[in-house]
Amino acid sequence: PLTRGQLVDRLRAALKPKRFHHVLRVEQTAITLAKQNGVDVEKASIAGLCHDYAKQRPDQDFIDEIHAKGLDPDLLNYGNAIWHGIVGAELIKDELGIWDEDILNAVRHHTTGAAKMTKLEQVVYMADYIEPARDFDGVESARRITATDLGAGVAYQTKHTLEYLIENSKPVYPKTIETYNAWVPAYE
Ligand code: DGI
Ligand code: FE
Ligand code: FE
Ligand code: FE
Repeated sequence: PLTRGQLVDRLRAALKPKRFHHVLRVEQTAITLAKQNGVDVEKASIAGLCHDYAKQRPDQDFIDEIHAKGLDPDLLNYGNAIWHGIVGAELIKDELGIWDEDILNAVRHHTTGAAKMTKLEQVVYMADYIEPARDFDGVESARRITATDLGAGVAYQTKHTLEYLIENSKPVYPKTIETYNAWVPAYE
């Protein structure tokens, strides 16, 4: 397996500097949340580093991978925002040799969430949302809520992301709705 240093080198090569520095911040935030929530810190580190590995790949790489792995053809109706996690996990397996399904699921679900998420998946989903350079209306609330209750943070992000998608007439991936139904009414 790759060492952390080798993984960092692979991320530096795969990403533009701004995105590379984002993944380093997500790693550190994920480590903090992992310690607070009894989650495996090494898995949080690897998943945090890898979560956006495929973010800057051309669309054709994802389309090829959807066909090669027989992934849900409905994915073809979406774009990079949905592909880089769900399909990106397959590229991470192929190219970085990371086979740990806990880590791969955290990458798969980091954008849309999922109805059922392990604590590791919740940690990566939230770390991506609240890493220190994130700056949007409500990020301070998101940080405070997540520090108190990881699941409440998941609910907060899910609700606000769905509001944003609807407000901007973006297509909503069905899993995003499943995440909303599983997490948001339960916390209100
Ligand atoms: O990759 P990052 O920018 O660090 O963050 P991300 O992977 O969490 O989110 C990428 C974008 O995807 C973000 O603007 C929100 C958007 N998104 C989340 N759920 C959906 C979605 N976009 C569409 N079209 N549909 C969704 O269901
Ligand atoms: Fe992402
Ligand atoms: Fe995110
Ligand atoms: Fe990210």
